[in-house]
Amino acid sequence: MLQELPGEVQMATAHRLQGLVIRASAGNYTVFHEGREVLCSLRGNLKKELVMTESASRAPRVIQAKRKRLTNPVAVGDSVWFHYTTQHQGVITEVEPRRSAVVRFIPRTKEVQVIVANIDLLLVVFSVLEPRLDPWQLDRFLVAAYANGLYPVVVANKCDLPIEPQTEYYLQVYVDAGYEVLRVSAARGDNIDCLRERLRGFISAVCGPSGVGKSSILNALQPGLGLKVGQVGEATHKGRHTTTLAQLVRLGEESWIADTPGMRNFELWAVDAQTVWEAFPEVRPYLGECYFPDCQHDTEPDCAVKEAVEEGRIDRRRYESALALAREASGSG
Ligand SMILES: Nc1nc2c(ncn2[C@@H]2O[C@H](COP(=O)(O)OP(=O)(O)OP(=O)(O)O)[C@@H](O)[C@H]2O)c(=O)[nH]1
Ligand SMILES: [Mg+2]
Ligand SMILES: [Zn+2]
Repeated sequence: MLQELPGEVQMATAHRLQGLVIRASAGNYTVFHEGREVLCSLRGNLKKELVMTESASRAPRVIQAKRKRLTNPVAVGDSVWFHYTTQHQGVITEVEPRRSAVVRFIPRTKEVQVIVANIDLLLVVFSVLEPRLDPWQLDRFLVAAYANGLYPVVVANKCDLPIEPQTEYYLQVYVDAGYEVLRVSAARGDNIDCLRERLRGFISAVCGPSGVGKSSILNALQPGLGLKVGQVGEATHKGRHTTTLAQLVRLGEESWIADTPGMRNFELWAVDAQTVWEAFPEVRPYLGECYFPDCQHDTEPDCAVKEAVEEGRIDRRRYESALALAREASGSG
């Protein structure tokens, strides 16, 4: 049958090629391969195969994902094998195991959606004002990043706006806890070069609530990109979910960054209480130092974590945040 195809196509179909999924929408996938974008569909039985491929993955958190139903068998950031079916179109036949994933759990359907896979750095973007930085929400994003095997960089955007003392204090707490915190302004360009340098050579993604300026940051990093940017409601101070689909954007020759839709929160599915405590870098040194080996750092006596809070070595609000998230994770929150 191959012999009946035109020469060029015939050659291409014989080749299994590897590419990067940069856009995904309604069963159509844009695969980047050697500087070209190829519009691909999925081979019919790929959904079934993916589960098998994933069980071979060594990333523990991703393995948990396969137990829940995945809504999307192929996601932005996936490394896939495909072949050409015409000069500009192809079909994806295999997906490589994922190293990491930003996932969203949809409580209504109990499905897990992979928003972007295989990223090295997760930029957790918040704005200092409009909407005002909510440290409880930021903690939740940071725990989810840790639980999903992602390295987070906190990006405080809109630093051209006045920073309130309270917000200044919160940001310093994250620095003291050991996080990388970068203050930027997409509007004025503050620290955008610094951010571009930080991303060099990596595949990264932005995440954070709607309206904090994720798309604006990508536009600032790559002038001419022209991603759609939304308004923040005057009364609500919230974004309007302008970005609706994740996509990877090329930054120069060496980096890729994914824009993602704003998320109100990150559901802590498949995260246990112990993982929550471990996710707090400033708490980690005290874990295992409590009197009770199974200490929940709550009402127990001789708790090393609570002692560190009393002595000012752990910020009290961060401790309360960890406690609330740990309770939620263990199902008693
Ligand atoms: N003052 C100021 N405004 C900014 C800055 N960055 C973005 N904005 C504004 O914030 C609003 C939201 O920006 P977007 O880039 O659409 O935000 P987003 O995080 O991508 O939002 P979603 O796509 O809805 O998740 C727009 O009105 C931007 O002009 C900044 O550095 N300073
Ligand atoms: Mg956006
Ligand atoms: Zn304890």
